[in-house]
Amino acid sequence: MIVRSFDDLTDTDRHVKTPNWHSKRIVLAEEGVGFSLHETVLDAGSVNDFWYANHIEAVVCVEGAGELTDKETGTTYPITPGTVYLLDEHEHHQLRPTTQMRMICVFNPPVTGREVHDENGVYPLITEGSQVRRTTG
Ligand code: 9YT
Repeated sequence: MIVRSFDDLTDTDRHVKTPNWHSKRIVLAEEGVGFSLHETVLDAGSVNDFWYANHIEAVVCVEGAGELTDKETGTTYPITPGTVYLLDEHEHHQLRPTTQMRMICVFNPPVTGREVHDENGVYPLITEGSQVRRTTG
């Protein structure tokens, strides 16, 4: 059993910071359980284009509010606490927080913690012990 707190990850190598959002990865590939689990806090007023070409992601909004646009269909959804979105088709999407948002995110396959968003907003597929394999957009 592993017991840990998001608070314990502040400013560690599991705390990834970008201009628009920061994220604490509490479960990663190295835990060997088949998924990763993150807490992402996004700034009010930010515009975030994401595309996880190599991963399925489920996101639970636990604080704040914003809008999510499915860029494949053009549909926009309000996101408030208790709303979940599941990117089951690797959709390009844009998340626009109107207030600061706190999200709990699950990735399959798990993120290793070494990924950075590339120029397409994509995480490369990295598995423990592997070379980076890029997917072009
Ligand atoms: C909201 C969202 O898509 N978060 C994804 C996780 C975050 N970008 C991270 O941990 O890198």
